[in-house]
Parts: sequence; structure tokens; C-alpha cells
Amino acid sequence: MAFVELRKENRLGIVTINRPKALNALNTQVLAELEQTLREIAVDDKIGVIIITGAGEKAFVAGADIVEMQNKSAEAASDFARKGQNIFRLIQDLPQPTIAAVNGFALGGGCELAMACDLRLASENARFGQPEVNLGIIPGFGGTQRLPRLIGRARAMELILTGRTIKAEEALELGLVNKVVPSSELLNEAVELAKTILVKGPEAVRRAKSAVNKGLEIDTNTGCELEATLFGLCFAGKEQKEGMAAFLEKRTANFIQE
Ligand code: CO8
Repeated sequence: MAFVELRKENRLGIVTINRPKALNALNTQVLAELEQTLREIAVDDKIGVIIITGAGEKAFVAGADIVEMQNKSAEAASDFARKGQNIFRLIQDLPQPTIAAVNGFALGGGCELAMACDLRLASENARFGQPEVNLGIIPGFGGTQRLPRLIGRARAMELILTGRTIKAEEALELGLVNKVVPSSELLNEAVELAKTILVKGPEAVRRAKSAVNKGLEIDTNTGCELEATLFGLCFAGKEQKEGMAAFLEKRTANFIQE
């Protein structure tokens, strides 16, 4: 693939958006390659955690491709927005946890891509924003929905209405990112975070992700019912037996039998 790379390292999948000349902007081809990569990952049981990052030191993803969008009709623009939304939904619904390693500009569709992931690590030079109003448009890849859910209505409204770009430290204060790290350490830190998750029970990790993400879209009681069902399913498999036996035998659990 020309613009999206998938590197597999043991049980970790590292996806890199690689179009640095346009600051990794998302055009139709990048989105198609990303979709194909995500569909491959979704059915690969050997991959336990995904990291998504951008090529180069300047940008994670500087948004949807403005050159490509410029002359779209209203109908084509809606279709393009739906296309991107569906692909970002695929990320949210991947069985594996996803970590965005934000290595620079994450603007517009780039910020929306990061928000579709479960966790976000930012390098010190990362910049976030939904600058669409500067272009006479609004966020179209889920930003108006995910940003308020992540950082609250008032803060999201401010960022979306002003189009203001914020630094990594402010993104941390707002709860938009989990951690800010030196740029040279970003990928290492993301890999370490992934490894921390990779040694846990893979089924438990998938169920935990699913319970949180699906629960945020339904009412609390229905969400708790979903939690109870998934909790019960944990007791039907090997992981709970190994995890609890290891605790009682005072040893480290070994969930990964190759
Ligand atoms: N699309 C296309 N090309 C881009 C984009 C982009 N989003 N961002 C940067 N580029 C290109 C530049 O045009 C430039 O190309 P060239 O070298 O050929 O002139 C190259 O990348 C380098 O960029 P700059 O020279 O501008 O670099 P600077 O360091 O001066 O500035 C910035 C970096 C601040 C990131 C600046 O490039 C910028 O503001 N980019 C646009 C950011 C933006 O507005 N993003 C939001 C786009 S809209 C969006 O994402 C909506 C998502 C939903 C879409 C729904 C479908 C309809």
C-alpha cells in the first residue's frame, strides 16, 4: 500500500499514515487503504493491541485533504463525511484496544482519528484542534460527537466554535490525551503501554473495551446489564481460571499460551 503501513511486531500492530508531503492528510486513497488495513486487523487474532501514528516529525494527520474537498458538491461532501465516519467507527469497534501516538499536528480529521482510538499519547510538539470553521465547514468525521463526549460540552463547544489549535499540555489538561511525552520517546512509550496491555488476558481486554465503548452509547442500566453479561462470559473461558489461580498461587498469570 502506498500511504498506510501495517507493521506487526509480536502481538502488536503498528499502523502508520504515510503521506508526509501533505502532512498525512486523509484523501480517498488514504482512507481506502486505512479501511483495508483495519479490516485485516479486525480478524487477526494474533494482534492484541494497535498503535496508530503518522509518518515524519511534523504531523500525525493534518486533517481531511482540503485539495480533494475543495470542489465537492453538498451530496459528495456528505458521502465523504459518512465514509470517514464509517472508517473511524471501524477503529472504535475493533476488538483490540487502539493507541493513537500523536506525533505532531492532529487537526480536523486528524484530531477525529485520534479520538476514535481508545487511548491517546501525545509528543510535546503535538497540536490538536478542530479548525473546520476557519474553512467554512464543520467537523465531519465524528468530531462534533466524540469531542464533547471526551472533554465535555463547554470545552468541546469552545474548540469547535473558535477553531483554536491547542498544544499537547492543554490537551492533557482537557483530558483529550492520556499523557504527554518527549517527542523522541513517543513510539517507545506507546509500545510500552501496549505491552502492559498485551500481558493481560486478551479476551478480558476485548470485553473491557467493548463494555466501555458500547456502554457510553446506551443508558446506564442497559450498560450495566451488558457489563454483567460480559463479566459472566469471562468465567466461561480459561483466562479467569488462570488469573485467579495465579493470584492464589502467588505467581504471575500467564494468559498467552503460544
Ligand atoms: N489537506 C491537504 N493538504 C494539506 C493539508 C490538508 N488538510 N494540511 C497541510 N497540507 C499540505 C499543504 O498544503 C502543504 O502542501 P505544499 O507543500 O504542496 O504547499 C504541505 O501540506 C505542508 O503544509 P504547510 O506548508 O501549510 O505547513 P505549515 O507548517 O506552514 O502549516 C499546518 C502546518 C498549520 C498544519 C497547516 O498545513 C494547516 O493549517 N493545514 C490544514 C489544517 C486543517 O485545516 N485541517 C482540517 C481540514 S478539514 C477536515 O479535516 C474536516 C474533516 C471532515 C471532513 C468531512 C468531509 C467533507
